[in-house]
Amino acid sequence: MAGLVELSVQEGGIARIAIRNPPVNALGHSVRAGLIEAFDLAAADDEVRAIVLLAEGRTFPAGADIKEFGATARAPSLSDVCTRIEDCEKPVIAAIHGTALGGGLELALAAHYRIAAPDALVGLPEVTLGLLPGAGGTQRLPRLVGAAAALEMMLIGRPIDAAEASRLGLVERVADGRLRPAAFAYAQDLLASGAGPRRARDCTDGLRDPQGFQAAVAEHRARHLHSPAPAPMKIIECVEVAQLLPFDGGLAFEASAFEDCLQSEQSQALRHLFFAERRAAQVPETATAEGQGNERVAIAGGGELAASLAVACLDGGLSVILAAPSEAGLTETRDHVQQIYMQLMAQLRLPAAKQAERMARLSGGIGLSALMQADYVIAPLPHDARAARTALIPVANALPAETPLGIIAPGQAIGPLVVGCDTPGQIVGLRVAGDPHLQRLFEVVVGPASSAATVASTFKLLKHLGRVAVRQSGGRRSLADRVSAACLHAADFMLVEGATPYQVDAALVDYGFALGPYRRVDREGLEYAGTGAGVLGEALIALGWPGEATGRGYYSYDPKGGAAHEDEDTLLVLEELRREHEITPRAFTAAEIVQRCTAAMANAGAQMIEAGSALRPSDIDVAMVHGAGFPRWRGGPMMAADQAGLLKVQNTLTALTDEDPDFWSPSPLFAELIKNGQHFADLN
Ligand code: 3H9
Repeated sequence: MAGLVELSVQEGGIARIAIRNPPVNALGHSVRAGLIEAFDLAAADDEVRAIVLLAEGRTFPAGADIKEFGATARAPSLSDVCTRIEDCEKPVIAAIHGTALGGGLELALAAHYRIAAPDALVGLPEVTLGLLPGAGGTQRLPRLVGAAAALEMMLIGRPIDAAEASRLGLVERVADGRLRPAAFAYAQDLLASGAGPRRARDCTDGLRDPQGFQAAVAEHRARHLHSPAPAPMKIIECVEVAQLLPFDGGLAFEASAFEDCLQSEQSQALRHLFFAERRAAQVPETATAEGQGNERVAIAGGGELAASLAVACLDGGLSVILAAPSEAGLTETRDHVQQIYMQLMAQLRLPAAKQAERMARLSGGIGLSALMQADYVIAPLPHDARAARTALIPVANALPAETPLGIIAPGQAIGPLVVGCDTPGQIVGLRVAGDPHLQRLFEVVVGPASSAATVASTFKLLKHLGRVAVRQSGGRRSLADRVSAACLHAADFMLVEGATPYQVDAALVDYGFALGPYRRVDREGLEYAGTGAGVLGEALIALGWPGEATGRGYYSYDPKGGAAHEDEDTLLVLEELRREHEITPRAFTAAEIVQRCTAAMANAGAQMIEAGSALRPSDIDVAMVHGAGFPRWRGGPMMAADQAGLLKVQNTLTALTDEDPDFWSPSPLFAELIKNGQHFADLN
């Protein structure tokens, strides 16, 4: 059993089968083979009367081993294992703790009885990987809990707690105290009452209301009709089949649907991101430095940004010290924190009891002395470079040299900013788009002097706060902003030639972006990214166009309804400028727009990797998905380029080089990868 699955027989003839595959007990090939062997042995042992299936370490299995997907499948499959468990002639009790997810929960569903620790979570998050539960979950769960609850769990993918699982009939018992003794006591109770195996395949509880079952299927089908990934529709079909076909037929249907999902580009992209998000935290500095733990964070300065940072840290369970320059500033920032919590409560995103507990961890002080108690200090700085340095130097120089300092300095490179600080090693930059308490992505800007310990502590802090952290070095802007700027720049060229901002936006929204690039510029008042895209681009910039600063945008907003309309003035200006520069406009198809914009984004990403600003292609993908609305199911611009084919992307770029060689020339990385038959993924 290769040590990953252990079998022992306890007092009273109860076998204990324990999975031990840290960190999350993923159900890789050796675990699956070990489980078959253990169940065969336990079944053949006359002494064994019942079996408790549990896992060592922090969790019941969190699913199939995602790393194995993509490689040739090796028998026994997880579905085979589940069938082996369900077929067992002796009662099998699954003892669930931690997070029983995906294949982990399917394993538990194949057991005959389930008992859960009170703080356990169970769920089927396969859909978030573009997959469906492929080890019998789509057939067993509806039989146990009905179509409505089963579809909700599988289509949303969010885990539910033990109390909810018990209410649904998904677990029979919630342990009242320690799980293991409770699980063995449950086994004894079952034996004493003469209870035998109770198989989900034979259960009809969830099928009792055939019309309700069909109604739930129809409702979800209508809701997911336009889903870009195949998984949601396939999940719905599998659940429908659970009502229509005998169990084994349903299993075969599920297996084929799972295979289709596994092969889909969407699932490949989503699985790529699962690992990319975790890989992003592996940076050279964490390999050499431990980084200190953080319990108390101080926010230097005041205002709305400071308040939002404070909420992000309070929500992560930390104590927060607001170190404001004055009593009035402190009161104002504290009021902002209150307001954010009131808003979150009004939106039902935070129960009132939790708000009081969080506010109790907030304290404040005036001046620099308030910073001294903290293990990590965050300082939002003014936008103006000179003002930023004036604000930074006293804070940095007042802190003990070992206290890490994360500065938020939009639009500024960290190198010049820290000149004049006594220990620049203690400083890193943080870039976050929007309100930090709402954003998942933080880019960590490593300066030329930033120490490994500071960087490691920063990654530790962000992990603690549940954030996705991506490393970048140098540069005045975030990776996400730089790649987005390339998209906009590519689009500017098309405006010159005849496209409209609305066509560009529509094409990219159709591709999957949350917001088109021009709408985003308008909405977020982003600094205009174009750096002179041809004559028209320059003319547009000369017009001070667009952006909040000038009060002009690509869209005019109806002040009452807030709806965006195409701005006729924008179109007139475009026409006039094209006439002036004797450009004959031509039409662009949506596919062409997407092809050029995505090629430009991949090229910008490749250039940043070459320059060493980004560590790896997958970091660019993570930054773009979390920081710029790139469609998650497309995996990010580098993954999308891999899927489109690097040669094809390189050809798109090369064909446009005459337009502006500086912008369109493909990064040499393309030629190098193509020559070696590699993809961006090979650099991850
Ligand atoms: C499935 O089950 C399909 C079946 O229905 C059908 C099969 C036929 N596999 O997230 P963390 C690694 S699909 C491989 O940082 P946390 C992870 O990469 C699966 N590796 O910890 C990381 O590695 P590293 C359905 C996995 O405490 C380390 O474990 N299940 C897997 O923040 C720690 O992970 C899911 O989608 C895996 N399944 O969160 C659940 N899971 O240290 C996926 C984790 O090298 N997992 N790793 O970077 C999770 O949601 C979270 O990991 C979990 C813990 C909540 C469990």
